[in-house]
Amino acid sequence: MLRTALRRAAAARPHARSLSAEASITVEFPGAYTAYLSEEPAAAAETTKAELLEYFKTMYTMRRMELMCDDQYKKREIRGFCHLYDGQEAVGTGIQAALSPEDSWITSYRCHCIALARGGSVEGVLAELMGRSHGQTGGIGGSMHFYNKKENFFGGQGIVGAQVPVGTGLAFANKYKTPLGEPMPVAIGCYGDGAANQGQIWESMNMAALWKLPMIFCIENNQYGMGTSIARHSCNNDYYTMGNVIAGLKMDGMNVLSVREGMKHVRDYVSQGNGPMVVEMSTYRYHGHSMSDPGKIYRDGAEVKAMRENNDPIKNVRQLLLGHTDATEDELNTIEKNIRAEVEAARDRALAGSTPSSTDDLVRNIYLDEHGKDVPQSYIRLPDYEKSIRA
Ligand SMILES: Cc1ncc(C[n+]2csc(CCOP(=O)(O)OP(=O)(O)O)c2C)c(N)n1
Ligand SMILES: [Mg+2]
Repeated sequence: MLRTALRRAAAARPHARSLSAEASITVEFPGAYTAYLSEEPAAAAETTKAELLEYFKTMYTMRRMELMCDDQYKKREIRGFCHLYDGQEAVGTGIQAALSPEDSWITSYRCHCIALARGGSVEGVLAELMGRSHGQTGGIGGSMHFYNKKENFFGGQGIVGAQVPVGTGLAFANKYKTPLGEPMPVAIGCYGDGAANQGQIWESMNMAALWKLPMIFCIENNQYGMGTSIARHSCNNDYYTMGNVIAGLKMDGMNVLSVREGMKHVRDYVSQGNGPMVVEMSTYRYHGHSMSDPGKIYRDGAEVKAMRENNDPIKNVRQLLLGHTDATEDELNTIEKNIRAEVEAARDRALAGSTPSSTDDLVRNIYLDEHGKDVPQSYIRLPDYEKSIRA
């Protein structure tokens, strides 16, 4: 449930609605954090109307983009695996607001909105999902494989949990490249509650703690691993305590400000050489696990409805804007309308693009030589053997 309380920084000022877009507002969210082997951060954030509007726009864009994916999937313009992020927008948005550009970020297959947060565009995401050449990964990666090295975004992994040891490697590289004693860029590996008990996670945690790597193990606890609830798949539902000797912090993942402040706190801790930290984002996904899961058999429709009504991350920011700045319903509705039009225009541009056509597109970007140069493959086995590609 939303436990966000607000108080203006200058409480004596009676006219919140006349505050300028840059005026400071203090937002309190008691109960948003629970710590393990560490101190809880202050459950409050300084913000402004301008900043809240930015989060509102980002999260609403994510929401509309994912709903557009659902629509285009049903129209068969998008094929294959497709895992949507609606419901979890505050997590990706709050993390991005806390990280530095040089920090490394790696995540699971549920990655469209992280790709967007880390420098992508709606058109780049939709075109990629539609297999178009101007998609973010050239139309040859598809849903689970977004990647943006320039923005230090390392994907997008189809194998559950695989991002965690790779992320730990990124943390190792960040430590290795930083002069001793200086603050390090951090690495964050996001994974689900369903991945959290894998052996490779424990192995990664051991190395990260042993070598004091600047690694954030970030569990997006959306309450289900596919169709299995956390109560049925994990002996420990306090995911933030899973690091054994590693400090942990659980945070309200439906409130973008508590995510941002919590992650700033975690980032500082790991960046300064105190070792890794385990974060549990308490969140929820509205869609089923993937497009092939209606998401109705293993959970009650009333549960999803209650979450949408009482603790939706976008509604939460809307409430902050309406209650504590001079934003009006009309202003926010116009923003939403414009974003819907932008997402529709992005869909049209994505659909208008061409698909990778030459064999050349398919045989590249698989192996590099020792100098980092692409080595085109001479043979690619396709499911239909007769159609396999031979250069
Ligand atoms: C190694 C491996 N095992 C199984 C799968 C099939 N699979 C895909 S997602 C998933 C459940 C993951 O749930 P969770 O970690 O909670 O992430 P969420 O989908 O909820 O974001 C499974 C079993 C896989 N992709 N890789
Ligand atoms: Mg899950």
